Amino acid sequence: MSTVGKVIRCKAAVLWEPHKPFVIEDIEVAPPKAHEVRIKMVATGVCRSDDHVVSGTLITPLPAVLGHEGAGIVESIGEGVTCVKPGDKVIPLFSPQCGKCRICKHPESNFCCQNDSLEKPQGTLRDGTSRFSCKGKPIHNFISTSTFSQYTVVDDIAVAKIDGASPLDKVCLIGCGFSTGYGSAVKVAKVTPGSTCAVFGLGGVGLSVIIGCKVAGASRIIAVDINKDKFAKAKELGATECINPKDYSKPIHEVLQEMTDGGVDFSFEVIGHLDTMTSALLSCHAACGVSIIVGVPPNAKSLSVNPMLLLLGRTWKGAIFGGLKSKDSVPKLVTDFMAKKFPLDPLITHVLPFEKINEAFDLLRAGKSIRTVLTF
Ligand code: PAD
Ligand code: ZN
Ligand code: ZN
Repeated sequence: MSTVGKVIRCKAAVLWEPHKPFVIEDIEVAPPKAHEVRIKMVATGVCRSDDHVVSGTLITPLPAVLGHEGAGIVESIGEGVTCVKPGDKVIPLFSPQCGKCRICKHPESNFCCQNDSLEKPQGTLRDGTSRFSCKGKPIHNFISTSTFSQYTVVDDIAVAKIDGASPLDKVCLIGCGFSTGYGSAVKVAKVTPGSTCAVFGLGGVGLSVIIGCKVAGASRIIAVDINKDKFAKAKELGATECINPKDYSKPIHEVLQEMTDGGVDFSFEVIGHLDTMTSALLSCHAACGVSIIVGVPPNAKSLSVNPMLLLLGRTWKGAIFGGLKSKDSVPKLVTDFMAKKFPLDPLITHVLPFEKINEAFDLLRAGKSIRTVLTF
């Protein structure tokens, strides 16, 4: 029986308040309005940014359906939608691309003005409401995506059609972790052949930075993590050396400076801590180094930095979604994955049924997983 135009009753993981587990609830998902798309989710990864909401590091209106690294199939479309049709395989875009705003028209930037992330999240679709409700109460969206639900509704500027032959339980990682890491290396840092790189944090995003550094031709990729269990996978993906700050009595930036004739060419902070952001900055060469912030910092926290650190020639940058324009890049990355230009399988350490979402978060918090893919 067709569900088009009807309210769909389904399961979703609702976060009612911070510091609490997700609750699998029966929710109602209203049909898509004009320029909206309703998607049947097939798979979703679990990213640290979702956990940042649970821990209070990242603030978004609650209760909400979180999740932003998913892939699914279009169930129905609202009036005026031309970019996708029912049956298409798609990836929701937490960093949308409206194509019309100042940033979308900018040749280099990617953080579309229509985003609902980070600065002042409303937790809604563009019309200011959500299509989710539970027990008669509206439930918020999360950064244009909300993939922890059997069905979600997104704005048409926040969805990309992908290759119909692609495996959704793998390419869901292109919705966030892989693209963010890979783009941070190839697009934001523009890693050069023969260069030396240091990557702080070897989760799904940091390992994807390593994949990007390798594809860009870096000759040394130094992986940094306090969990040595992450080192084998980092080496498998291209790290040439792995170091644990806990093994040294001096600060890790001094160790890296000594290892690399004064500092690396490119450093990446892929953790989300203020102290490691400073360490990564100091680890790149004072006159020619480029340091990239990828990790999401704790809400409303600031760093105090001596401008001298930049005056000699360092560059310090950051980016959302690897600096990639999402609607343009996601289908291309899926095509590149299908052409075996980079792997995703090594990043997926666990696959669990969606109902086991709290187990997936426990694995992430315990440092035991890279990416868990939840399947519906
Ligand atoms: P993750 O938790 O899987 O990986 C973080 C890694 O950092 C783990 O391996 C930790 O052991 C390691 N770590 C923790 N503390 C330290 C330390 N002091 N020194 C060295 N290593 C340490 O997270 P992830 O890979 O899913 O995400 C990483 C960050 O990137 C996180 O802050 C997330 O919110 C952010 C992110 N940003 C974007 C973006 O668009 N900029 C997108 C996706 C994720
Ligand atoms: Zn993410
Ligand atoms: Zn835009």
